[in-house]
Amino acid sequence: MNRAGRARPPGARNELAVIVDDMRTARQAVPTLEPATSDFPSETIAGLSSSPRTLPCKYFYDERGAALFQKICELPEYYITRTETAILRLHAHEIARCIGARSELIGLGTGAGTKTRILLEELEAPAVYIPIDISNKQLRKSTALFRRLFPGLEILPVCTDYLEPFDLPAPQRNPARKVVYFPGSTIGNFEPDEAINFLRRILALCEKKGALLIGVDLQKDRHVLERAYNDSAGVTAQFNLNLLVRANRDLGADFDLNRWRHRATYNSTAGRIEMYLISETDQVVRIGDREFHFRAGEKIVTEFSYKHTLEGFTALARAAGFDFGKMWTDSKRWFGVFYFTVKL
Ligand code: AVJ
Repeated sequence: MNRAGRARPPGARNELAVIVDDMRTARQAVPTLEPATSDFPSETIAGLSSSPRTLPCKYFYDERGAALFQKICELPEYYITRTETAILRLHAHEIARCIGARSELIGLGTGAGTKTRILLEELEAPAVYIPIDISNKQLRKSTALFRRLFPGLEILPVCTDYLEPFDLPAPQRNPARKVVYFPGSTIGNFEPDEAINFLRRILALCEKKGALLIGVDLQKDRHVLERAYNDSAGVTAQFNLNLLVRANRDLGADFDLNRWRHRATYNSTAGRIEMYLISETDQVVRIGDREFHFRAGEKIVTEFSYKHTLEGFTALARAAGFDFGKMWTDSKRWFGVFYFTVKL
């Protein structure tokens, strides 16, 4: 209520509030530098020297790559984002009840924040929101948006590669519990044993009484999967080939983009989509003083995207120290939003 005794319309704020918020914004400024942990040059050389040859998928997301990924999320064949968002919309109220009041919500790789927004709108009096993202630009944009959408909420963005150890900022209010939100099925990029290790690190982040809300793509018909990663508009191909564009720009490599093609296949034994860049001809690629020889048909592995089952993923989380709480899914059981609590 303002002094006139009328409730202020949502979004309207007095000048003092704006000044205080500006001060807060200044104090909580997002670091301007990209995280220093990125080692694209050495990882590229090492990956191209190994057998099979690999390029790490975390380097997809430069500015162009992030924009291409946004486009992928809107493709008719790419069901993942749409399905996860629909599950959240349907069940946000129940999810919020599981999480409870005055939580500290820690978002890992929350990007533009579309899904987190749905969750925050349902949460009861969250104490603080800590978005963690490797893309500084993305983080600044979403933080500015969320400060407007949730004016009473403390937001403490952290720009870092969450694969590396990092410290959480200290909120002003003491939360009832810490809850990590890891959407998008990014956990699918981890080998199962790596996934357990990563889940252990999440467990350490959220401590006792903590919880994990995580989006996981589920195993399904291979045709659905292969269509999702070989879209007819060729956006995923551009996204994959962007690794070579980036190597050319950032490392002075001389990949000829016309001599590489994208391909994704489902390995049902391993339960994963495998993404490749395939050499169309015998060719030599130079990076600095190194030469890499490729045969026609030779592949570079660029991404594994694991698909899990309810039982399989619950077993991974359990091995990391979590108790299964619930999984919300869609009518086709294509995607799961899992809720785990830290084992007592
Ligand atoms: C961001 C890892 C969830 O595996 O579906 C999309 C990345 N790669 N299309 C996925 C991706 C090709 C995506 N994740």
